[in-house]
Amino acid sequence: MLSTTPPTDLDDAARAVLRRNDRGGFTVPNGRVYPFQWNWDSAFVALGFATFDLDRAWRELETLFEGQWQDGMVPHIVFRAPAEGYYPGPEAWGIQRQPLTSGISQPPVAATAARVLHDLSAGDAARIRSLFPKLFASHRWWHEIRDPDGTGLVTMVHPWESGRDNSPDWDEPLRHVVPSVDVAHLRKDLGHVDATQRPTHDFYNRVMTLVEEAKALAWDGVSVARTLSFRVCDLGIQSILLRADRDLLKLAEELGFTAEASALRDWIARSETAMQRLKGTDGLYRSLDLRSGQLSEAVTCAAFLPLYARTASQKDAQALKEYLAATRAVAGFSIASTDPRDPRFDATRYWRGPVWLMMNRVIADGLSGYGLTEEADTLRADSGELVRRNGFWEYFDPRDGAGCGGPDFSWTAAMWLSWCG
Ligand code: 2M8
Repeated sequence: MLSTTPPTDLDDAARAVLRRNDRGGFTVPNGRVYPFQWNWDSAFVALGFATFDLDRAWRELETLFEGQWQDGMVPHIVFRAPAEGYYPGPEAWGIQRQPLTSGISQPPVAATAARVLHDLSAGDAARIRSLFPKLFASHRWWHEIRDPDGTGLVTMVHPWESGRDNSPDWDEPLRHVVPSVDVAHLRKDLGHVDATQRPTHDFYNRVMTLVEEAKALAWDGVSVARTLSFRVCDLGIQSILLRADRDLLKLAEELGFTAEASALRDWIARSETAMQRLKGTDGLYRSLDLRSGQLSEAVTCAAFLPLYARTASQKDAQALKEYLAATRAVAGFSIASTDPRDPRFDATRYWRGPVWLMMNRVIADGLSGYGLTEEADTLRADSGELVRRNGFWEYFDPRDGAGCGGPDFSWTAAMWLSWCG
């Protein structure tokens, strides 16, 4: 139920956004632009709910895992109820299971969120005990199905899996995907958001070609991981998974899941070693095109995520501190999703420039973990200021802080409540 009382402050307004986007146990990122349940959005949203309704926070993760596949994958979208206004909807994915889902995943933030909720649950371990096996299965899926040769680097097969959809990190690998479809006329996003703030038609044609490729393989996990024409180790997924492995390990140790704890220790050791392959000659980490063996050229906000994974060295942290100071001097608000000095930077176009608050939060966590408290505080202050000036937008123009994308956005409200408000 919506409150009829106007919110008196931003905390109330943020809670109202979450309540309004609540569809009964799951939250839509924004009712018009994204009318379904998204994977990593739900994990961030759970942190927001946890500030005022812990039971509802647990429900968010539980409903997300109702969409989990038999092989462990947690889909990037769960189409829980029919809704207009979004492409590609369930029919475009062609997956016959209930609830209807997409066929790809997203950065695995859920275990980290579950650990936070468990810590707030005052000794009541019932919810985490029932969620733990599902979380573990989802990590096994990444480490086994998406790393079939046990290299320690997991494969993403579609830019949407990264959550940083049209990042310059994917320009080069996407160039090798030959478009076999033209979906421009099917897009619904341009009816909600200005075209200058969204990906191009060319991007949509290429990414929907990947969906067609996977459909032709009947969405078989290992075949998809081995043969799709886009196969990249995303620095974001790799780092977020490593951090989530560590959080899941803590839970496994506390709850007495010994076999699972041992598997997690192996996966962590393997990832830590393999991630060294993602470091560029300038000392900054990048994503790796697994087909060509090339590191991405751009430096994006993902560069900070090895701090969040606690796998960077102190020297890496110093290099990132310098990068942060230099880019903040150019861009205004931090952290621009692409280096603002890079010609590929585009201040309003989605993941090619704008600031995203949930990224800021995980990056600030990483900075604090390396003693860079001043930098972490600056990020938190920038994030709070963006909301105070403009509201709960999906993302923000780093130059002047203008809100972009969809308004009243769930994860931005959740970040306000749980972190920067
Ligand atoms: C955006 O991605 C979706 C596809 O998954 C889209 O553009 O249609 C991204 O920002 C992604 O990270 C986010 O999870 C999703 C919903 O907020 O929107």
